[in-house]
Amino acid sequence: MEKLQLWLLVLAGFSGAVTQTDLHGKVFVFPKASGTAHVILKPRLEQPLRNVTVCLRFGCDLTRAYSLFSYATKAKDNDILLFKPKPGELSLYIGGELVTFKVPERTGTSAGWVHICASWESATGIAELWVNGSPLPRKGLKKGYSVGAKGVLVLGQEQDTPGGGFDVNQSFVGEITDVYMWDTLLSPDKVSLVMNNGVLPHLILDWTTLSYETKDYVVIKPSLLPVY
Ligand SMILES: *[C@@H]1O[C@H](CO)[C@@H](O)[C@H](O)[C@H]1NC(C)=O
Ligand SMILES: *[C@@H]1O[C@H](CO)[C@@H](O)[C@H](O)[C@H]1NC(C)=O
Ligand SMILES: [Ca+2]
Repeated sequence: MEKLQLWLLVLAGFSGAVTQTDLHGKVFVFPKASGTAHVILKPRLEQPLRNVTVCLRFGCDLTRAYSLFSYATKAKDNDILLFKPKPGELSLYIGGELVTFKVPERTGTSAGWVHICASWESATGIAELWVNGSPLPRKGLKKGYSVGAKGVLVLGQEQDTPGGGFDVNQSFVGEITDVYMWDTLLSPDKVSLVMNNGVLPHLILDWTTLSYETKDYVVIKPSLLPVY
């Protein structure tokens, strides 16, 4: 029995493949709740971060809590975390602290799909959250802090240790696409550009040259969204 389990673990370890790919027009589908399925992204991050912006587009109809973007270092498991505690709220964690924004939920033809950009500036601690291109009133946290450089970046699960400590009840079920990260803040016109798939420099993470590794049940599919 133990031998079989070990063998299954070995197989699971080989199921993911590291690749660098242009994922334009593609999505990661997380088809069902799981304590294991996730994607590890490899950011180009050598220095601690004092300015950071993360943008992504996601489709999800969960009403429980779930993780959208989890960056964990040895020092702080929630060094950068975008977390949906419940409908109508979105939390940004920096260095283990959080601010929670009240977010409008989408209705109508594109119900369930949201584009978000979250940014944080160490010098002021100011955190911004943009939902479908509109800025929410700003908040502040972790003034003077630096986000660590050697972390693990995961989609689909919330990390409590780098690369692990997942909780099935915080797993993501749905689709994620257009994931980008910069070591700068974005002006309003830049956020609009990104939402419409424009390209900006200073990328730490680029959906069009993405280094990633999928683990367990995650499927890459062409996007079904209309051209945006
Ligand atoms: C962070 O951004 C501010 C502008 O918001 C800039 O003045 C500062 O030099 C940046 N710091 C780093 C380390 O990039
Ligand atoms: C997940 O939630 C279910 C239902 O609330 C609960 O029974 C279960 O113990 C939870 N699992 C974990 C790992 O927290
Ligand atoms: Ca955590």
